[in-house]
Amino acid sequence: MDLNDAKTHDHKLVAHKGFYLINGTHDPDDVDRIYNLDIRDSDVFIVTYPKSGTIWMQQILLMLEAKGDLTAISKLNNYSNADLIPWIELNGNRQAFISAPSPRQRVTHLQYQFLPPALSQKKGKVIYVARNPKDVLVSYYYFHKVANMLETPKSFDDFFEKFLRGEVFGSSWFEHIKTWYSHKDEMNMLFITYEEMIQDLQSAVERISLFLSKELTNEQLTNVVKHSTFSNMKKIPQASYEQVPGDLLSHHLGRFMRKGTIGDWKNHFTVAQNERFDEVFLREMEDFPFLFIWDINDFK
Ligand code: PPS
Repeated sequence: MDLNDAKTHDHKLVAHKGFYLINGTHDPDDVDRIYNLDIRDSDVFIVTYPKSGTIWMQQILLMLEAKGDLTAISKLNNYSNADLIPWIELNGNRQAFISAPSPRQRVTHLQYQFLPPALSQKKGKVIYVARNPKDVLVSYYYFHKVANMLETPKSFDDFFEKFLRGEVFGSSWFEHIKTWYSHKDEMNMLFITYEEMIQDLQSAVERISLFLSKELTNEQLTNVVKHSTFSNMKKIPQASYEQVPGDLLSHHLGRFMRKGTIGDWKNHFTVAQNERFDEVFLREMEDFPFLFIWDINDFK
């Protein structure tokens, strides 16, 4: 990669209706037009706060569509998971969505208020993937080093504070999950966590398949699971973003498929940072009816 490319990349955050977008990557006017899109019953939106398992859910949906046959995506070797299930909010992607054939599958990091209200009238389907925010923070910190559209963090401490203030693309993790979750029952929504997927990928894939009314044999489902594990996805260039051009991801600075586990925050947070995070978490998530898994050993 030409390092000058990284320097010329515009990674300024733009506040738009209380939500941070990335200058050059998103166009606020175009993002506003997403609200007026017609939704078909067959549309599927994967909704995530960044670093919560987006590429993983893309992989599972692609594999379900292909009935577990990996060659269906490996023969498309110029296309990454993000080309096959694109971000609706990226510059230029909204227009393509309008005329795309069904089933239209898209991902978004946007907050609830930007998406078409038809979703709240049970049109289309939404899969919300949530991940414990301490691991999200650490994953996002490393991604800021690799992704040239994001500002390289000054230090972990500095990024930690920015994340808690919501001064990152995606804004506040707390707002994101709370607003989407509060509309869960109005939508056809599957709410699933990264941690559940780590704990039992087979059951998670079965739930997703059922939710999307897919009909796969047990053998096909087993193949979906096989091609969606962290170790196998790492070997698939499209599913690990290894072929994403160097002007977007500085591959020599880290891998997109980094650790893929629960509890890596323990290797990064100081005791004081952890206490501060817990304080904010308790205040923000007081009424949230959900328990997060913070450590891989919590399953045992
Ligand atoms: S992004 O940039 O928002 O689209 O990133 P996203 O895909 O949401 O999240 C990337 C993190 O998900 C991990 N990942 C996985 N973990 C376990 N199993 C599988 N199969 C898997 N696929 C992706 C990826 O490694 C990133 O997490 P970290 O903690 O950085 O490893």
